[in-house]
Amino acid sequence: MTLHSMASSESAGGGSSVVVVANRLPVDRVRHSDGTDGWKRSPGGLVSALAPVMRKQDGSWIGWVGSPDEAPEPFHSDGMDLVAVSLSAEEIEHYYEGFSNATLWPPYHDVIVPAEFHREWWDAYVRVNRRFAAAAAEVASEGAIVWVQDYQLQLVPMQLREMRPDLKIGFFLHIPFPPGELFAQLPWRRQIMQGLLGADLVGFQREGAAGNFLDIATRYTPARRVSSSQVVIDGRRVTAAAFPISLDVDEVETLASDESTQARAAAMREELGSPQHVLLGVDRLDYTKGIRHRLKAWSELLADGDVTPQDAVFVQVATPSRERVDAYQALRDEIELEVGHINGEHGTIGTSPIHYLHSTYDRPELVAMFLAADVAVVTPLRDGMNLVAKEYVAARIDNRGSVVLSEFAGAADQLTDAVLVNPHDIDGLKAALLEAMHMPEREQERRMRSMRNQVKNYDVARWAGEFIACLRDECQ
Ligand code: ADQ
Repeated sequence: MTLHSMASSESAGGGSSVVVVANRLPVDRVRHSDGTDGWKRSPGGLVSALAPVMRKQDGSWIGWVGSPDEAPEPFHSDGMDLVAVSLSAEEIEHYYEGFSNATLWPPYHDVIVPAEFHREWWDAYVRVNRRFAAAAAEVASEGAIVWVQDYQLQLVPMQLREMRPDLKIGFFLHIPFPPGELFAQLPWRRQIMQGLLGADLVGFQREGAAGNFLDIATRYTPARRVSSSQVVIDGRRVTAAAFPISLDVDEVETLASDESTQARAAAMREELGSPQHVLLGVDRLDYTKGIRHRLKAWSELLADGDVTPQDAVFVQVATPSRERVDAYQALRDEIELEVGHINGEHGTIGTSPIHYLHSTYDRPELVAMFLAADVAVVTPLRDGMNLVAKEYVAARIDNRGSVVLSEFAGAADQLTDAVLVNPHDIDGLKAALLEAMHMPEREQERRMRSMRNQVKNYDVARWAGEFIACLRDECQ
């Protein structure tokens, strides 16, 4: 979707009663075919989740535009005021690629790769968080609700509270919150907890994460536990609870009902050689997503003769991600080597058992892929939620298809009718893939109906509505 150009924009200003603070603005700069510049809604979990809510609330969104030293004047776009925060090239390296993605991301995801600790990265994290807090303090009206998003901005709640004690401050963590044993490794564990405790409400994807947070708060700060979901610090109550994120179901269903999407899905199957089974993985190219384990299972199924490239094709979409962080470069090399190995070993002229696509797609193309696939393979080693699993379910308006889902994804708490797996157990993963491929149609339908009911009943509007109600002390 192309958003209105910012050229002749109205200015933000005036004070917003709802403010979202996130690392990224929900738009990317694009060059149109006629040579003019504009903005386009960005792909990604957070953006997919929040954009519809913000449009309805007419709020302000504070974030970085995605390239160094760029901060256009505030502009109005698609029903929101967008306020850009500028980051220098060095801050991107230290605050974003460094502290956020190489220091925090690993311990919050089970230390699948080791964390890196550098004091200059921390200094940049503190400085940049304060810049976001100052921007929010400026646009928020008296008593406004400010909703801070995710691990890049964990210090903002306390920094903002010090600047604007009148605000209601919420924080939502999109990724897992680790157990105390892992969190304890962080040299700045006390400061991070103090930062988060500046919020009135801290939301997590899963109950266990909220429990970890409350335990750790009492370990490293003067916070005192007063109930199963609350601590008191400096005379203030801080509530921690689970708010499992969801998606804009209507958007996905509308695309899935469109004849052109369905025709595209049929064409995709033909282009794949009309195999009996199409399996699909769609992930950011991230070591948390379990792509290597999945490839190993697929390779063994081919070697064992349980699947043949004539009757089954695996399509793995791996969205380019964090390409300047070392661990991500190494992962890409590894995956591409393995895909080449599997196709070299098991392919024939005219058949490839794996189609690997290192690219970003627009929403209609992605939904067409979901409709073309018999099995969605969603097997992260650790994932806050995983919206792809829910998007696949939302797209299956025909009540067909099955989902192989890791129990380590937050989505496993809601999609209990998926074929649940431990992705570290390669034999279990192989068995789950076969079970999903050979699931009788009636069983597919029963499970898909139940998963679709879950996703339709709890969509992103409800997720945001419940969080905001709770922040206003109107928890259900
Ligand atoms: P992510 O780790 O990015 O998000 P996910 O929840 O799967 O993971 O969201 C990815 C989003 O990007 C989905 O909406 C998907 O459709 C889209 N996408 C993926 N590949 C794409 C491609 N090639 N082209 C276009 N779009 C693509 C973080 C956490 C998750 C949590 C979300 C939301 O890590 O656990 O679910 O935030 O809270």
